[in-house]
Amino acid sequence: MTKSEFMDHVIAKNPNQPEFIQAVKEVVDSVWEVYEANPVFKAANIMERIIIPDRTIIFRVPWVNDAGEVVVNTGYRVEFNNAIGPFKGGLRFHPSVNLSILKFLGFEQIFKNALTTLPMGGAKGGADFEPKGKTDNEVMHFCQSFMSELFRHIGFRTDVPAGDIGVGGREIGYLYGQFKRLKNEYSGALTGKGVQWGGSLIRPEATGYGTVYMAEDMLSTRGESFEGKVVAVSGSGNVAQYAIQKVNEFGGRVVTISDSTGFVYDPDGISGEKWDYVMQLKNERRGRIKEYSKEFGCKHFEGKRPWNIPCDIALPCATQNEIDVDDAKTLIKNGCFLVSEGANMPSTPEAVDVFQEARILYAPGKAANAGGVTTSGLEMTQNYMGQSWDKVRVNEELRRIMTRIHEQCVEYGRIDDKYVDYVKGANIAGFMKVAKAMVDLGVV
Ligand code: NDP
Ligand code: 2IT
Repeated sequence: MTKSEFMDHVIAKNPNQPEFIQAVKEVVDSVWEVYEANPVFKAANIMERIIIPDRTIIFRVPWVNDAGEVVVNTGYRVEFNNAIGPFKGGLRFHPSVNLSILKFLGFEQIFKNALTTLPMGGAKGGADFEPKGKTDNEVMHFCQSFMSELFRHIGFRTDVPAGDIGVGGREIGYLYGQFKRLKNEYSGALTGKGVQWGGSLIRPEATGYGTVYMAEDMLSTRGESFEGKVVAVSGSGNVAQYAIQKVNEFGGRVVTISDSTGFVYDPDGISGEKWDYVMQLKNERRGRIKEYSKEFGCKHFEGKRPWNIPCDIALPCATQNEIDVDDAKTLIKNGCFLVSEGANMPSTPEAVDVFQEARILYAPGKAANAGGVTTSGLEMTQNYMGQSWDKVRVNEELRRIMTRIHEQCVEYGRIDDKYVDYVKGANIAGFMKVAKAMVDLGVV
């Protein structure tokens, strides 16, 4: 099969799954050459096997809202690949959730987790549930119903879910409470747990920090640092919040923050009490980012994304395909020379082409946002050992592993002495590890 015949096969087998096909195509484009060059991989038909999940579970999630009405959602868990460790990956609660989105996320997770150097396979799950506007009581009832089915499929040596969009500390608490009740077992079958009940310090911060650490490592290849750089961030959730905190610590100035209703432009920088305000607004009051503009007297752009604001560095931390080809061109035109993706697949393939043609420093999500799952892996290790590590230790491990990820991208993605293709590097490094394991494990 040629590469294009293979992609035709993927498209035919996965109708109505554009996000999944997008994610597969990116990996296939990067790894096809090394796949062809490895007869052992071809003999084991790794390519056709790796694009089919080990198992996909789809289930009904009925629950009762505060008005006493019966509501029903669809729940999913895509257990994609466990060649190098237990299935591992987050849960997303968002109305847009469908099989295509969860398969793209689960597929990317395989290679991301391989890059972390920790023993974790790839998975993703979630539901088309909208937590926004729901009471804590409703969220709890939903989470309990969701776990009433999911508990039979997960376990600390089997499949270990965590958070993603719409699933943070509150949701993990309700999910874990129901899990331990049904299993009568206190095992680390979820990560992102509270520190009082088996969680790891630095896990909430880890994805945002990791995205900035990756950017720091990329900057250092050009003798640069964050000091004095203007940074555009999208999103205002978990990843965005801690990316902003770390940029501030490193001396950069973050001038944008957003949510699904639009973005705020604050040329003075989102730091100090303004950052504290964002934390309180988003995590306690669960309000909209527009309120920031009223509080601090700056402009809110309704329904817009932040990419037309001039910046040196862009950190997309909201969702998939949030940077299109025009956004990418605008970023480049305005002088942006580094993009580190906190979100999963935030740039469309055409936008990625623009970044690569301009030869800027561009790190794809599966490398740049791997700090979250890395620290989940460290949480699992602490749970296995019955230990709780201090902040300094966890942060040092995270920092070290992000540098390992950067090194792997450079090792496999160097094009010439001036340019590294981080997409190719991340995909090949992740793929090689998983493909070799699959060969060793036989036809299973
Ligand atoms: P949160 O739910 O905490 O925050 C999500 C943010 O993105 C919110 O500001 C939200 O706005 C915005 N957003 C979500 N969907 C859309 C949309 N369709 N259009 C515009 N804005 C949107 O999620 P996280 O911060 O955890 O996740 C952000 C990204 O990072 C996701 O791509 C996720 O997959 C990725 N990621 C997360 C990790 C983690 O550990 N949490 C690890 C690795 C990657 P609004 O509130 O209006 O919906
Ligand atoms: O996309 C991701 O890597 C996550 N949402 C975190 C997964 C995890 O298991 O910590």
